[in-house]
Amino acid sequence: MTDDAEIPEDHPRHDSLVTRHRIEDGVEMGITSQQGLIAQGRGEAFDYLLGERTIPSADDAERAAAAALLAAEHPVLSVNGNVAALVPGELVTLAEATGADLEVNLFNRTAERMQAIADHLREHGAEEVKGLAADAQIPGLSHERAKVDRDGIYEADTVLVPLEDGDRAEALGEMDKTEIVIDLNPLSRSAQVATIPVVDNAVRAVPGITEHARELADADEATLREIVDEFDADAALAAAEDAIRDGDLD
Ligand code: PTJ
Repeated sequence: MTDDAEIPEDHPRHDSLVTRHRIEDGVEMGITSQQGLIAQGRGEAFDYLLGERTIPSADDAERAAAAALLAAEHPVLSVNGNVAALVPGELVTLAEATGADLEVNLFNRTAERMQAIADHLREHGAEEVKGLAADAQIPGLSHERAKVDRDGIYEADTVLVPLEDGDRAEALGEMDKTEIVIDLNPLSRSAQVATIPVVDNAVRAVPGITEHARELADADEATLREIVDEFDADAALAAAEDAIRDGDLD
């Protein structure tokens, strides 16, 4: 297993290398799928073009995501093998800050990986982890990918889905849920179908949403709903695409 501390702080690609090692460790621990490595590589390319920073439109999206989670009756944070390796503690903190449930939901679902991720989240402070009951199905999807908990994602009104595959993101959207998607590719189908697309690295986006949730903790419901309603998903996607296409890499 790689120790983050082995990478010198002054290395120009420090954050990117730490992230890469976490994903590698995730595969070793049986948390992240092999495909997760490929997904990470795709993400890195977009992040590089974004300047490895949270662009202003992504920060707005993170604020809207925080408001949506706080205003929700039943928010759920969906956890896959990549974010479980990258930001397990940060997901637990976000769940606490917004009153959301955590549910493991995998594209490449195996019983072993479901259990390993649930255990990993508990080691990082989660009290309850959903997803293992799998007593409901997302309509319109093939069997394994559709499995969810009835009292979790199935009944949720707001779901945060990081690095989702497009089909499932679309199917969740069709269930009329408010869907927050974290994806570095503004052209991915998941980002395109999201109510709130957050075009940022999950490593920055998850703590970013928590920070906004803390700032908005005392806001009333009308204020929270206004923040969500004022958020313009198409404009946010266009701003991210512009930043990627025209980015100044200095
Ligand atoms: O753990 P599982 O079985 O649920 O599988 C998860 C992966 C991510 C492997 C699966 O959902 C998958 O294959 O995803 P895709 O289709 O490769 O899409 C991944 C998307 O996430 C791409 O658009 C990447 O640009 C983006 N991405 C990768 N790493 C990050 C990211 N977005 C935000 N933060 C990242 N760290």
